[in-house]
Amino acid sequence: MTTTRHGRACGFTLIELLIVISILGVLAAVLVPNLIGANDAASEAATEANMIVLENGIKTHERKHGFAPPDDLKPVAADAKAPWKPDNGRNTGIESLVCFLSNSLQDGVDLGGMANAFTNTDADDHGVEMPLLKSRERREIADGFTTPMAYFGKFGLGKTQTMLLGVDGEQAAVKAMLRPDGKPFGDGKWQILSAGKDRTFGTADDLAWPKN
Ligand SMILES: [Ca+2]
Ligand SMILES: [Ca+2]
Ligand SMILES: [Ca+2]
Repeated sequence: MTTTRHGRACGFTLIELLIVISILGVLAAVLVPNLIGANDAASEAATEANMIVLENGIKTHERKHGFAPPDDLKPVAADAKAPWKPDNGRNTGIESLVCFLSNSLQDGVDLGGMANAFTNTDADDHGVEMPLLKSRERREIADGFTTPMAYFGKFGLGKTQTMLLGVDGEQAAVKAMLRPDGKPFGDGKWQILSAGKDRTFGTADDLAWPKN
């Protein structure tokens, strides 16, 4: 009896300690991937939320102007001149979407609620201030994984765009994502595309909007 009490007073034996350590190891092996998975799901949900805000913006623009924003930063009427600079050829689609939604105080769509998703990986500017953004920066909108999303307008759904994936990241040639029938998602309208959790365009985890 005395020996037992004495043994307990010393705390854990080596065997008990090893058992505890191995249980913690098993718990970590089970929980850590689950936590990472939950993070990815939250980032995908954030991506879709941004896409829905942009879709509503595109629809508002269509109602007010009769067309969805183009993806080339060029004015729509043949004789109209854009008040902003031509682009550097990178991130142009999504920049064009942000520009057309933000260039009018009266008819624009305020994207201020997405401020935490603004990026400018190619560090360019319009040369004039975008009234609704109060900035000259030629911004992109990032997905939930912080990669700028791509936007393809009606006439650009078959074209390749060049994207700069991060501030000092690699450059990628990006095409609209295709449905099983070989037509692009958003066929005849427009498409917003996220590179997904692997931050690489053209892989299976990419997310396209609309979903049909
Ligand atoms: Ca650009
Ligand atoms: Ca930019
Ligand atoms: Ca991907």
